[in-house]
Amino acid sequence: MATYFPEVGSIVYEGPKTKNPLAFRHYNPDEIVEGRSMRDWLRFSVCYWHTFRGTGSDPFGAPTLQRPWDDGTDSLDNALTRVDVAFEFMSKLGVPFYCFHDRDVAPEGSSLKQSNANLDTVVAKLKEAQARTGIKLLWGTANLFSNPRFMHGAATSPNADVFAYAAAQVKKAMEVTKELGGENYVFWGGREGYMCSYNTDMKRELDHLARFMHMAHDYAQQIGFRGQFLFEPKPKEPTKHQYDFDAAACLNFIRQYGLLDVVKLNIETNHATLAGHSMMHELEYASIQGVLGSIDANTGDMLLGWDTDQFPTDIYLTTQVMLVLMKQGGLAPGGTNFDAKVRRESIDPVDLFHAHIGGMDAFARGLKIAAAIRSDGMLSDFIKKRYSSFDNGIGRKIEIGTTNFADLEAYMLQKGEADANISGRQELMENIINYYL
Ligand code: XLS
Ligand code: NI
Ligand code: NI
Repeated sequence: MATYFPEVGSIVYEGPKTKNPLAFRHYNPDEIVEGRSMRDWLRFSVCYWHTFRGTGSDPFGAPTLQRPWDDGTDSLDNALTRVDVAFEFMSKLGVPFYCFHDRDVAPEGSSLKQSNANLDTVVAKLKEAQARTGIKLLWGTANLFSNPRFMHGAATSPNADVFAYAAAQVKKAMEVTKELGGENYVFWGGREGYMCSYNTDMKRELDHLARFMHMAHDYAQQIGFRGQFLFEPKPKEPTKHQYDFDAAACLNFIRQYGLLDVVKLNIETNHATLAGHSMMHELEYASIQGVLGSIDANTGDMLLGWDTDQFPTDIYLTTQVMLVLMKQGGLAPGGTNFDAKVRRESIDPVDLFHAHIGGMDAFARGLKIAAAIRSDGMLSDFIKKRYSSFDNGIGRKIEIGTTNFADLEAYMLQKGEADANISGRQELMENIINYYL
């Protein structure tokens, strides 16, 4: 078989001192951290869209990335070649998972029927490649935003035929995800939002979106697809307001429409920051309510206001992520998907390796640092102490619900003044994180 990355061999762990840029310094898949291998904690995934379909084009300029294997067309032959490229890349990188949209892997045809046939052809080859390499599908999804028919949205389009088209596409995408043993299925709202309130019936659009998710769930039950459903929050882009704005908005939606037992969340760093939150906030918010299902690992740029989807290299960020993930006992059946793209100036195929190696090492370091912080216990001990007034006495009564406003007034009238506050020690907490970096 032809090789598409002749200058790169298998990427292996060489330890922190190596000078080899094509080796891991921290990601050592079999190394055990808190009783579990790094591979199982991190469950890395490569995304098909940015990594194998990214061209480097932006609103101001043409494609820049050099991909010698790609003839630049959307032909089926080209799509089949990309499967070989993808599986050579992922095998050499040593990732256990990948993800795709239907239209990333196979070309859209001149009819839905033709598109489905194209997808079947490529899926047969993906299945064979998965069996040969042992690489698994973390999640599948449908692209309900690129084709002009989705200009007003898909499940929230005012055009009922577009809703029907989207349903047909998701039905097929779920079938192929099942066929490939996908462990999850993602719903990212593409264009589910609005550009202008004056022409939008928000109530009807949200009702339709809920109807769509319920039908998807019904169909999954019908075909025996047991993968976890994941809703991916994003506040804006491409629309001015996406309905799946952030974890809180998504949770309210799934709660209101009776989808709580059916859908969890796939939290993406750059989407969290676009919503004005930190990634740690979004993860914690989802996790405490039992809906943190998976993550799209990337990062934005502080000086750019859009979804730049860069590879995560900031160890503070990965440490914060891992602190939350470890607290909830990991992510399975979700994973850490690099929904990230190389910059348009990083034009060589080898840059794809540098990007993923950097992201994987940054997460491996985050994992080790988070484990050290956890085993030391300074942070958790402080938090425990900070809330200890609720462990007994009046605080305990408040927590277990055996008091009321009248009691609390009587308590305070008798006591006269609240106990003195203690320091929040924020600077010390920040220093503690630095002890381990
Ligand atoms: C786009 C989203 C998308 C989803 C999958 O901003 O992140 O890539 O992850 O549809
Ligand atoms: Ni994403
Ligand atoms: Ni994004």
